[in-house]
This record gives sequence, structure tokens and C-alpha cells, in this order.
Amino acid sequence: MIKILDSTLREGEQTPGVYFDTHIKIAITELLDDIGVNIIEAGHPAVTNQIYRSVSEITKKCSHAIIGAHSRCLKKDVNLAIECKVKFLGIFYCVSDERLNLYSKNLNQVIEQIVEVIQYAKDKDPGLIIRYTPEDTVRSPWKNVIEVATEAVRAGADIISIADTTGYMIPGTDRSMYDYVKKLKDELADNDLYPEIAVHCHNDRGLALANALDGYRAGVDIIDASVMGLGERAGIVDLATLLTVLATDFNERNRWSLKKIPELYNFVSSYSGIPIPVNLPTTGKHAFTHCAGIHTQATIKNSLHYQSLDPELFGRKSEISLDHMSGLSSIKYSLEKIGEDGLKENIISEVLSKVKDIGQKGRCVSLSELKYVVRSLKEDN
Ligand code: HCA
Ligand code: CU
Repeated sequence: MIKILDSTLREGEQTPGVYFDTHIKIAITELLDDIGVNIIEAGHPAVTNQIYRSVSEITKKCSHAIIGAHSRCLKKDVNLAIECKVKFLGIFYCVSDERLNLYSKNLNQVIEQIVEVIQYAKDKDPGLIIRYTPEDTVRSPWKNVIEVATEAVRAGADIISIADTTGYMIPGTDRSMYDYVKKLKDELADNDLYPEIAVHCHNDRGLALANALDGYRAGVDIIDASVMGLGERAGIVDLATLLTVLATDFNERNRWSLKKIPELYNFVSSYSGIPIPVNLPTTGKHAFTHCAGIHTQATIKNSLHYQSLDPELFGRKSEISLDHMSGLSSIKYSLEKIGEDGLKENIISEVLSKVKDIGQKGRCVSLSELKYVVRSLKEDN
């Protein structure tokens, strides 16, 4: 069964300008817990005192999910995370040739440091789940990745995460996450090593979800995501879309309380100051709203004509937009909704023209506005 790691509080807080107070982080943790994610990456305690305090507060609250911290490959970062009493530690260190040059270190020196820090963390807390991530995994030389992953697992890492740090992978090409996961699992298995494998996919090319699903099909154990895909640059995998696709199209039914998702998204949007894009799948304002006359006419008869997901999954309903695209069927449907179904045909046509006029100014007519449109037309007639 796939595990979901939510990184809204860590990667998500790396969105420019986003900052969550401790009590907001606790509320987000509780909502994530209600939804049923497995691991919550709560922050990197070495970054600021506030993050240190929030991570410690979050671990004190009872939670079903495993609470984790992010850490550079340094004992001082590990110490701070352990002080916060996390059960999961994500250590990252890049092994691309360019980075090694930048640090003026060779691969062996870096491996030595990684092994030492992982062993140190395991000694301090043998129950700690350790993930090692060769940052920018997929653009680093394969030889470096396999060597460092092998030694990290031998030193005690439980999870190796494949980071597509720059959103570089493309399904079905020689940059396929599916092939990458298979190859990594196979080569580690050749050495009798079977760590859990995670994927962390950035969305620079808009392919984060596609790559994460590629990883899923190749048998990864953990997928990283965040609310609205918040994170560095174009962010990472959007949590709601990931859970929806896994629950409806793959073998992960009934795993998550999807009805809680709108509450989580509205909350995170309010306190991050980042609006939910109207066209974001499942959570966007327009995710289940039909507009053009042909669409609305068919949808009113049978919502499946233009929908392959059931809005009820998220406690939502299909909606019809009233604007310059509307036709008579949208108008009649909406009039019925406001209890005005007995109007004469000439008034209905006038309502349609008025709605189209307003729509041409670039806005939609809400049902509450429609009542007044009808009232004034009735008075004129
Ligand atoms: C970062 C980069 C990271 C790390 C992922 C991980 C990435 O912000 O430190 O530690 O698993 O995308 O590589 O988010
Ligand atoms: Cu990242």
C-alpha cells in the first residue's frame, strides 16, 4: 500500500512569502491526519527557532501520522531534529559532480560524511526512520547515486528518496521516473538491499503528478506531495489530485477522507495567502462548473457527459455557470433552482439576453443576482 508524505509545512513553506504560525501548523497537521496521510514533514528545525519550536509542538500533539523533520547531513541538524522528538528524519546531500566540485569534496569523502551522520542518528535514536535523499538525484551521475544509496542503506537508512529537484523527468522518454525507480530497486536488490523507495517530484514542466504516478507504477513505497503543490518555484505534486487519482483510478480506494480536502485547502489558502487556482483539479472553484451551452445542456441531463470524477467525493456538487456562453437550458435550469420555473417564454429569453450582456462584461451571474435580474424584467413587462 502506497504511503503519502505531505510536505506542506516543509517544502510548502519554501514558497516565497509563505509562513505558517505554530498554531496554524498544528491545525494543518490535524487536517492532514484526518485525511489519512502517513508521514508529515513538519519542517527543518535548524532553519529558524520558530521552525524548531513548531516541530517540537507538532510532535507533542498526538497524531496518527509519523512526524518528520528535514535535515542537512550535519550532526548539529540531526541533534536539533532529535530534540524535537521526531520519528522520521529526512537527510539530504547532493552528489552531482558539479556540487561535489562546489564543496571541493570527492565522492568518497561525501559518502564517509553521509554514513557517519546516518550512523550517528541511528545510534542516538534506534527507532528513528531515516530517509536519505541524494538531492537532484535524477540529474546526478548514476554511479554516484547507486554508490551513495548503497552505503546509506548499509549505514542504516530505511528509505532512499529519488528527488526530481528541478522537475526534469518526462514520462515515456529516456528521462522516465518509471525506469529510474526500477533500475534503482534492481541494483540495490543485487546487493541484497531493499530500502523503501520514495519519489519527490517537482512541477517545473507541469509533469510532477505524471512522474509520481510513473513512480507508483514502478512500485515506490512513498510519494511526496503538498497542499496546492506548494513549494519551491512551480512546487511539487498537488496532494488532492494525487489522492483523487490513486483512489479513483488505481488500487487505493477508501484510503483517505477526501471530503475533508476542501476544508484543508481553504485553510491552507487563507493562511498561506496563496489563492486556490480556480481551475485546480478537484479543489478549484471551477473544478466541477460547466459553462458552454452544449456542455450544460448535456450535463443537466446526465452529469457524466462532461465529468469523469464525482464531485460528491469531495462533498461538492456540479455547477452551471451563467455568462455569455449560456443557452436556454442553463437559464431554465437556474430559474428552477431559484423557484422561478413558471416564467413566460418571452421573459426567459429576456433573462438569457441579460445574462449574456452581463457575461460579455467578463463576469458570471450568481443565482442570487439572477433573482434580481428576473424581478426587474418582470417589473418592466
Ligand atoms: C530542498 C530540496 C528538496 C529535498 C528533498 C528531500 C528537493 O528544498 O532541500 O530532502 O527529499 O527537491 O530535492 O526538496
Ligand atoms: Cu523539493
